Amino acid sequence: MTNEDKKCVAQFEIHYTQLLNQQGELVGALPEFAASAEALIALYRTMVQTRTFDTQAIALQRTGKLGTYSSSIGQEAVSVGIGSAMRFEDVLLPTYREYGAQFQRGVEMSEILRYWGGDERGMAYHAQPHDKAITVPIATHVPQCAGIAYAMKLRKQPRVAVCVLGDGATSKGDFYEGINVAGAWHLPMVIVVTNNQWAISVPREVQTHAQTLAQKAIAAGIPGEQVDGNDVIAMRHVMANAVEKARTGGGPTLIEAITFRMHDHTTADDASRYRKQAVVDQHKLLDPIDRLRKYLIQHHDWDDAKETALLEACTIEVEAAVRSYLDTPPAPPESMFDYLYETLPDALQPQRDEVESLGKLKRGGDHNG
Ligand SMILES: Cc1ncc(C[n+]2csc(CCOP(=O)(O)OP(=O)(O)O)c2C)c(N)n1
Ligand SMILES: [Mg+2]
Repeated sequence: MTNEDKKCVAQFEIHYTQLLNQQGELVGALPEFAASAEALIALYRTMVQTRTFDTQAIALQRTGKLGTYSSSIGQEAVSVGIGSAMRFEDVLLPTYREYGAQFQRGVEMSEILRYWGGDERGMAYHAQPHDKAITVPIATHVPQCAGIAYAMKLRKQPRVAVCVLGDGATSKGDFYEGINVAGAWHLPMVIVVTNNQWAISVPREVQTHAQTLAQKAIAAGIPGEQVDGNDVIAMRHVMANAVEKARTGGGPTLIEAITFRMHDHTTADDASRYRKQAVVDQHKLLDPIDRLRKYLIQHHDWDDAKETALLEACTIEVEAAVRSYLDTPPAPPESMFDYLYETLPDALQPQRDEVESLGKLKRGGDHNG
């Protein structure tokens, strides 16, 4: 029996959205929000702010002032698009490249620096009580996101839980379990897969034989679509539609944002050992910041003076965050016991006391010496 003789019982399509091409020209219908110069400049500003932050954080690591750091250079449109489409009371479960979304949601730059400096206090966001800390274990936050979305649904809250993960993370069981329950329970949840083409040194085409990552949603019975993740207008538009659909009872969506990791995986990596500079150079032409700048120059009188003023303002802001980070006294060693349990188990209390008294002794010694 050939396929022609068999009855087709299901067919699926994956759609792709791009609104600004790499020359910064409009190639689709401009969404309503994008008619406003102010709204577009706000997106541009956050992307530039994020890149300034990333560049400075890498420099801090290189000079021994920060632990390992993962940059989002080249992926700013994804995170900025996500953050701009969410409401403050929604919940973001980020990985380690979503700074642009986090800044828009009230997370402070100095908090992110503290986090990568190994200070747990960097995860207690002062101005953003809803969001979760950066998830480094790959895909473990997808089921957690489903749990949060389920709680929102049970409580009948008009809120949405959003988790962001990488292309490599879509190979993990946690991802499939999380999206399956999102579909089965029709949860107010948006899953964004940032397809930056690499999972450390493993290229996307080696990672999975699937033609798209968006199609993985189909197995969970939820819509999946692709978007040009270097086009912030498209990214925000697709994300806003998915978020509002989830908020109004329409269920979950999976968005695959196509972008490129321009930097090393982290500062502990050297990508030149496994990928050619020519490939990176090719992707530079797709840069999300350059693309929106071209559009702003053409349509909203953006010019060199405005660009210079913006870069200066971003530098001042990042430098203030760096000063705040460097001026923060280190956390006491016993604080390592304080963030794992709501109530410390009895068995750990003596250990905590011991570390605390050793720390006091040491501080006293340092002082006397
Ligand atoms: C459960 C788990 N396994 C392995 C790792 C090691 N690890 C860190 S990042 C990474 C690759 C992730 O690639 P991708 O999901 O594409 O995200 P990207 O780093 O490209 O943003 C791996 C395997 C980890 N952090 N957690
Ligand atoms: Mg990746």
